Amino acid sequence: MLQQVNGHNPGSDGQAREYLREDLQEFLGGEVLLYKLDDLTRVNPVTLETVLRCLQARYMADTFYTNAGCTLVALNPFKPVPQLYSPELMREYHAAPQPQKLKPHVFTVGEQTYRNVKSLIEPVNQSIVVSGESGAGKTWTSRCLMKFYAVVAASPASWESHKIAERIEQRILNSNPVMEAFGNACTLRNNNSSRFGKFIQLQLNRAQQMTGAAVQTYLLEKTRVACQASSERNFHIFYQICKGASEDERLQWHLPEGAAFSWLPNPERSLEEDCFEVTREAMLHLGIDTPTQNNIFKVLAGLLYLGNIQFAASEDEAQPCQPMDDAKYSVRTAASLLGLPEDMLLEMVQIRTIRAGRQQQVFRKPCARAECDTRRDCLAKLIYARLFDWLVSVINSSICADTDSWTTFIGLLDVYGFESFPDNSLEQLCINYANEKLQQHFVAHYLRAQQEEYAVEGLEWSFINYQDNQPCLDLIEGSPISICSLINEECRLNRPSSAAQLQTRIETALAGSPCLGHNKLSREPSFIVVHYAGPVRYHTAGLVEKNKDPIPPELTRLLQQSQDPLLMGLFPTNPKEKTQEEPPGQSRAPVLTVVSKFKASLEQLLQVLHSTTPHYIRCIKPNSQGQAQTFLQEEVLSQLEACGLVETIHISAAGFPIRVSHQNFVERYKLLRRLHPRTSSGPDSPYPAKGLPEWCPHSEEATLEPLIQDILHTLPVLTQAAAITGDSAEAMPAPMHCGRT
Ligand code: AOV
Ligand code: MG
Repeated sequence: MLQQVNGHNPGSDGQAREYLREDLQEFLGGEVLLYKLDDLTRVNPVTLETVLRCLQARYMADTFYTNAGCTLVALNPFKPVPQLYSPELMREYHAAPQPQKLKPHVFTVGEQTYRNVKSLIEPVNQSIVVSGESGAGKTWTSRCLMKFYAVVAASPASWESHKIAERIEQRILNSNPVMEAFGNACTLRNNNSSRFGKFIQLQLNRAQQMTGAAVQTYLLEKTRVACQASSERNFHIFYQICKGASEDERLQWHLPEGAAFSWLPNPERSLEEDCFEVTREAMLHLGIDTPTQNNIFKVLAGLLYLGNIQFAASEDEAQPCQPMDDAKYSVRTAASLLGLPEDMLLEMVQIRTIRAGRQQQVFRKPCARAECDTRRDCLAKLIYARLFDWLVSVINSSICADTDSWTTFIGLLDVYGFESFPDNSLEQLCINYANEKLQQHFVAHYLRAQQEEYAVEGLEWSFINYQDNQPCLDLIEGSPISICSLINEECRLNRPSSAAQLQTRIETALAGSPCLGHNKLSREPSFIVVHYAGPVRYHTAGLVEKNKDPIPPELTRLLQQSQDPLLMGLFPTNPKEKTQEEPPGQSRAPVLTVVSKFKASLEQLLQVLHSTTPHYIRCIKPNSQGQAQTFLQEEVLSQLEACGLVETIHISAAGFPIRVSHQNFVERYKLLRRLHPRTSSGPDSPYPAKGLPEWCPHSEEATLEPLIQDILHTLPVLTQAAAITGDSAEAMPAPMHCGRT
C-alpha cells in the first residue's frame, strides 16, 4: 500500500535488510539501514516499490543523491542545504582518487565527466543531460555543476584571486542570473520555471582549464509577455524593475510605486523581484553597461504600458477601434518609452495593410477589437524575443573563447521539464516534445544499445523490457502524418479552420497511434497525447495561429522607425537576413512554422549530444507543493515509472558496467604484452578464446591477478570515456568485457 510519509522515518533495520541483496546482507550484517544504500542496484528485488522505499528513506534522512547504475537520482530537498554545495566539498570530490567511492553527489558526475575529458587515451567531449519534470531541480543542478567547474576547472591562481568578478569562470556564472531574470517565470509547477531550453558548452583548453563557454537557447515561451495563465506570472525581470527601480529610475521609466499593469499578474507570489541588483550586477560583469541596462529597462516598461492599452469595439467597421479613455495615457507613455511616434504606434495596431493585385496595391483595413489586441501582443512578443536573443548573443560574445583556445567541451543541458496544465497549448506541446526526444536519447543509449550489443556479442543475457517512446515521437513528429505535420499543413494551406476541425483531423488521421489517448470528456476541442511521463490534453484552439506566429510586416516597419537606440539596434532598417516578417507572397522561401523550427533545433541538439559521451542526472520532485521533508509516494512513483528508472537499474545491475573499446584497452595495456606474452588459449583457460585479443596474457591465475587488479583500479577513469556510443560497433572490433564489478 502506498502512503504519504511526513517526518523522519528512515526505516528500521529489519526493513533495510529485507530489501538488501542477499550477499550484501551477509556482508554488511545488521549495520546497514536502507537509507545508507548509496546505489539502487543494491536493493533486492529491484522493483518500483523497493526503489521507492529506498529513495524515501534516504530523503527523510536528508540524503538527496542516489546512484542508479549509470544515472544519478537527485531528489529536490526544497530547502537550503548549503553544506552540500560548498567549494570545500567540490575540491574534496575533485581531489578524491576515486570520487565514485564518496557519497553520491552531483559533484561525482561532474568530476567523472571532467576526468573523462582529461583522459589522455581518448579526450572526448562530454555532456550532462539533466532531466525531470517541471520544478524537479534541473536548473538548480546545472547551476551547481557550473559552479563546480568554475572551481575545479579554473586556473589555480583564480581560487584566491581578489578580482574574481573579472575572471571568465565568474562571467560564465553571471550568465545564469541574467538568463533566468529574462527567461524564467513563476508557473503553477515552479516559482522559478525556465521558459526556454539551454545548452551550455563549457570550453576547456589542453590543461583542462575553462577558457570560455557558449550558450545555445531553445524556443523562449514569448507568449508569456502578453498572456499569463491564471495564478502564473510574467518573466521575473518585469517584477524586478517594478520593485527594484530607484526613485530616479521610476521617474524615467514611468513606474510609480504601486502602478498596476495588466501584464503583471500576481505580484505577491514570488520573491524573484528582490534579485534586481543581482541581475544588474551580473549584466555589468557581462559587459552590458549601465546606460544600456537602463535602455533595456525603459523598453520593458514600454511593453508594460503597451499591455495596458485596451481597445473599445468600433460600431462602424470602416472605422478603427479606439483605445478606451483610460488607455490613452498608456498609448502616449508606451510610445514615448519605445521611442515611437504616438499616432504611428496606434495606427499600426489599429489598421492592417494588405497588398493585392498585380501592382501590389496597398489597402488599409481597420482591425476588429480582437485583432487589435492580437497585434498589440504581437508587437510586445516581437520586441521581447529579439531582446532575449540579443542578450544571449551579448552573453556569448562576453564568455565565448576563441576557437583556438579550447579543445574539448562539457555540455550541460537544462531544458524546460515535462508539463501538464489544465490548459495546454503549442508551448506545452513543444516542451513535452523536447522531453520525449531526450528520453529517447536516454533509451537509445542505455536501455537499447547496451542490450543489443550483448546480443550481437553472443553474451548470455535475458532481455529486459523497457518502455520505448518511439511510438509517441512518431505521433508527434513522424512522417508522413503526425501532429506536427497536420498543424503545419493547416498553416501552409492558410484556410479558415476551426479548432473542432483540427481535433477531428488529428483524431482521424492518427487514430492508429497507441499514444493518441481517448478523448471522451472533452468539452473544448482537444486531443490527448500519452507521453512517457503521462497523458496530456492539448487544446486545439489557437494552435495553428501560434504555429504560424505571423508577424505583420507593418509592425516590423514600425519598429524600424524607432528613435530608441536599443530598438534601432534590434530592428535595423536593412536587416541582412530574410526573416519571417516578410509578407507572404513576396518571398519564395517557405515560411517556417514554430514547430518546424523547433524540430530542426532539437535535431541539431541531438546531433551534438550524440557526438559526446552522455551522463544523465534524473531530478525527482518529492511533492508538487515544494515542501521540505515531504515525500509523496504516488507522485514520485509516477516519475520513476516515466523515466524507466527500474529498467535502468536492472540493466546496470545485471550488465557489464565497465566497457572499454578494444582499441583503448590495447592502448592502455599494451605494455603488458611484453611482460606476459601469450602462450595458449587452450581449453584450460578460464577465459573463452572468443573475443580475446591477440596479445592477451596466458591463463595462469597468478599472472592474471595483478593485471585484473590493475584493470579494476584504472577502469573507473576509462569507464565513462569508453561508454558505448552509437558507433561503438565499429569502435570495438574485438569486444572486451573486462569483468563485472
Ligand atoms: P526545474 O528547472 O527542474 O523546473 P528548478 O531547478 O528551478 O526546477 O528547481 C525548483 C526549485 O526547487 C528551486 O527554485 C529551488 O527552490 C528548489 N531546489 C531544487 N534543487 C534544489 C537543491 N538541490 N537544494 C535546494 N533547493 C533546491 V522547469 O525549469 O519549471 O522544468 O521549466
Ligand atoms: Mg528550470
